[in-house]
Amino acid sequence: MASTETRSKKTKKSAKKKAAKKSSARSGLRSAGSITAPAAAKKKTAKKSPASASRPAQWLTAFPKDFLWGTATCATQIDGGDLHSDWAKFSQTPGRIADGKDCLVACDHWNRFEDDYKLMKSLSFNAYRLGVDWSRMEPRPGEMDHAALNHFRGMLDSLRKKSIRPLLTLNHFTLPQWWLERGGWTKESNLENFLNFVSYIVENVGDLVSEYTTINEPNVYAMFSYMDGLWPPAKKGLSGYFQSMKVLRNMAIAQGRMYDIIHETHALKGFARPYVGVAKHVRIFDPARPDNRLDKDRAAEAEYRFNYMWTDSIHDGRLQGSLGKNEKFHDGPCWDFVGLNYYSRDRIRFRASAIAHLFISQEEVKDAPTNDLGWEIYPEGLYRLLHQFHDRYRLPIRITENGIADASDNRREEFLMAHLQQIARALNEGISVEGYYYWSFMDNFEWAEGYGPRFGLVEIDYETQARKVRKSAQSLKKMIAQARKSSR
Ligand code: GCO
Repeated sequence: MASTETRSKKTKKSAKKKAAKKSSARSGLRSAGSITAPAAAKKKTAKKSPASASRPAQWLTAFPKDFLWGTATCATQIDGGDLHSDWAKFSQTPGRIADGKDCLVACDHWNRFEDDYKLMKSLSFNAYRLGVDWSRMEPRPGEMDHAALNHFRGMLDSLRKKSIRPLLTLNHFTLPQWWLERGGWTKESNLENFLNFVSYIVENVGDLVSEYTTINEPNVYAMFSYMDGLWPPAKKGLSGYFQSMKVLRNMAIAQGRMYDIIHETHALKGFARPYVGVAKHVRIFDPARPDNRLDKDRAAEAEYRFNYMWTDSIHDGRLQGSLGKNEKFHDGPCWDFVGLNYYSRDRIRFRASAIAHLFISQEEVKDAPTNDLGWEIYPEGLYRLLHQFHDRYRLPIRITENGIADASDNRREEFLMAHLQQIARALNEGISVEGYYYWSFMDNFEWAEGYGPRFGLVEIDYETQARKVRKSAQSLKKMIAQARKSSR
């Protein structure tokens, strides 16, 4: 698995600096580099990209009429008001979050969803990936909060009335604190609790939702929570590494069970036929020194372990790589579509001292454009990954996340064009891409990074909770309109 070297952030205060250094390990996986793009990179950002070189109308014809134009969010990152999650506790622990702020209010979306969905509609989206937090639905073991469920049904109903198709995530990192204290994902015997929650949700909202991304980014969770000590329960070291493999193994087993629960429940209740996928964080891993044998070898290892080990397992219904000895846990594939969360590329270098990370480390980005967090902007990576996942699994694909932290909003439009253009390229080559969900609809709580990074199409003023549509959102709206007008 990729290493997580910290990078030095140019923050002013030393306390801030310390927290930032810790949380930056998150982007260590995503790419090392300073928070400000290096001069060379800045120059590159300003240069004409392939995206701006060709006319939108031309390449936008590649998108089919029924293409899903959406955005993505996550309950913990925007909702506020959930007091029983592991993140509620963790984010209130001093030193854990870069800006010292917790996730208890976030964007107050739980109370403002109607206005937020109106805004979403006004921007022309016809799809939305959202989450539901288990901790909110079952704050204490066996005690379901029916009022919260009804409220959530109201949210889905509001989307339905606006013809925005929901894609529901059942686990997006966050857990009930009580389940984490029982060992969370590390114990196979705990899965029963999680699967009860899944049944409960599917039975109670399956009339309003038929598309699911079961688990968000299993590898990212396993790494930050069990290898790097950055997210709850903040484990690390070699014992953390072994626990992280158990987490991944149990998540794969849970995937098999969830797949069946969702399909069976929908059939039994007479709900629409469901469509089940995962939201898998995928990255490009290139050798830092293209001709170095060790770098090439470690890049290939990182690619297999991070991009494919888990998805190969759920595709075959057998536990692969470090997850098991090919034991069968499901009859055939337990997903109907592939969901890809794509952000960046890592340049991999062999490092003898990186023992707990299998000698894998990342090179700092010096020669490429980056986002506000120092992650390399590499649109072509999306095209490469679409090909790789198509060739490997032959399933329809959705881009369940892709976005940029760009507080100035100077690079977002170009970022969108460049990535959409890579999707168009893949579509023209016959790859089935069904939808694109930009991360994120609005600015939000970026886990250990706090509220600093600004990924939103809609800007949030956290003091007043005022929403402001960014210029790039209007540009995307125009692209969507053009695509719809010109599509086949
Ligand atoms: C993830 C998530 C989101 C992040 C987004 C930007 O990738 O970790 O699904 O929760 O906020 O990716 O980092």
